Amino acid sequence: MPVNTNTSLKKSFDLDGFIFIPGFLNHEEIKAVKAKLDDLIYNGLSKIAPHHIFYEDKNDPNTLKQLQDLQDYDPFFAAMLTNSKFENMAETLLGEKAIGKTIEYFNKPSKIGRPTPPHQDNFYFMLNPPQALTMWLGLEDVDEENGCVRYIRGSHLLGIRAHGKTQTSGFSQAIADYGEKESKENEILFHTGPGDLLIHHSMTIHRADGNTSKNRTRKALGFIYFGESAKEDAERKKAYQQSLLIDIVK
Ligand SMILES: O=C(O)CCC(=O)C(=O)O
Repeated sequence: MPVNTNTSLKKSFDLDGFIFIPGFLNHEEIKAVKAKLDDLIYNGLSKIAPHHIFYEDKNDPNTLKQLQDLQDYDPFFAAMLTNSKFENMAETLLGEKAIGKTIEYFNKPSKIGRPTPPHQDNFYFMLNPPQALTMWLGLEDVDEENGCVRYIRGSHLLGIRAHGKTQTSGFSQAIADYGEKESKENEILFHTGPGDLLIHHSMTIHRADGNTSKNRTRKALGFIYFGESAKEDAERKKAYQQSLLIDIVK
């Protein structure tokens, strides 16, 4: 991508807290990603650690909703995360060296794929400064019916909001006081197609609908990059992990 395009992408990212890049991967590239994913899901699931696999219903393998750390299970995904056009884009937007932390697979199975609750990724990352971003790569058409991603513009500049417990596996915490009004008045939603890329700052408030469609899936990949200046707040992380353990024991 030419330098001036990158400059204007960074400007929008800094201002809004998110950007949309249609057609970041082409048809052939998406076909290759989907083939690798199918191979992993149908032939390689046994090599994935159980704590990296999430189902909507643990007793039904057809309800697979999330796989974490794909880069550890296939060199194809490791090459997407590191020394890649995704990493280059992360460095452009963060304005510094970026470290690829993970690639995740997200699906929302039809009818039962639940909403992703409103949250800020840095509530989980606990970075100071919060120099990090998440990329969301569409693998198929996504809209309101099967659960499109929604952002609150400029929310990355307003600090971290209070989060509370949710029942959504993979997203245990959500913004506690996020209301209907905020959703209706302030959300920017994106209809995306295969190969389209959304990128948000770690402080940007975002959420996604559930999949209410009769027979559509809703497949995407998520990439997380930390800037090299981002440092984990170890004390906060420890306190948070202890609070999760207390919840499990309760
Ligand atoms: O795909 C989704 O619904 C969740 C994406 C998300 O919240 C994230 O990647 O931070």
